[in-house]
Amino acid sequence: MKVEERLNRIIEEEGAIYFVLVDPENVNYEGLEKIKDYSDAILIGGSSGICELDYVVKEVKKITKLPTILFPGNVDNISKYADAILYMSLFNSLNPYWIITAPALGALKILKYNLEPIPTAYLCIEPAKKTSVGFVGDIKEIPQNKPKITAMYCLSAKFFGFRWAYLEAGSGAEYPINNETIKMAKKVSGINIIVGGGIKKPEIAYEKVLAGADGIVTGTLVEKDPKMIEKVYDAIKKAGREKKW
Ligand code: 1GP
Repeated sequence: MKVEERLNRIIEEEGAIYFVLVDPENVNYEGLEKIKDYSDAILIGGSSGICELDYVVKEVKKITKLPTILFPGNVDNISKYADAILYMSLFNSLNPYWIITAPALGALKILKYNLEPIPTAYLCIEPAKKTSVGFVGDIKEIPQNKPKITAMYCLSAKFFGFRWAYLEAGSGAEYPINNETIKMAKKVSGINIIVGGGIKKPEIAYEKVLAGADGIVTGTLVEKDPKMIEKVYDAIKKAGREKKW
């Protein structure tokens, strides 16, 4: 089964997906042991790309059979050992490089490596500007008190044929994306909505799923407090059973 098909099935049967993000620069391999039973897929990537990506993907694959999905920070963040790749356009960048040049430069390599591309509109929302992705991605930050702007970008993504939008507050963000933004993005676009950045507690993950998130990403948590992974997983699945979408 294709990775995207598998993810869609999880959304259908369990209401929401839990993605654990592994930043190849800061891998907590002991913490990763937990992910075997308490996540649905592993995202691998980061903004700066200084790492032995192939090595990290192979190590993750030794630990788990869950799908490995690249979350590339740039064109050199592509490994043939992964199963799939979030094929992303940073929709609200001011720099065309991140909107289309980087995705185009990576396309032939993705084809050659037979990686499954998952078409994803990547949107950097307040407070992302204060995090690495905001700096690297030259973003035109979307304010959280204007949920309609995020919804508009998600609808545009849908019209372009994207099946996923990733609402990013930035790794280690001071606060996550608010529920109103998630709710309107899902309602207006109907595409799969991934939410990440600054999610540090199970109850926060829970409310984001109830608001309409189809997928939750946590990265910093697995590095700093891997014991929480199980609790976040349970909260996501509980909300997934309860949500009305
Ligand atoms: C970053 O959305 C991810 O790209 C995860 O963020 O590290 O804050 O969990 P955190």
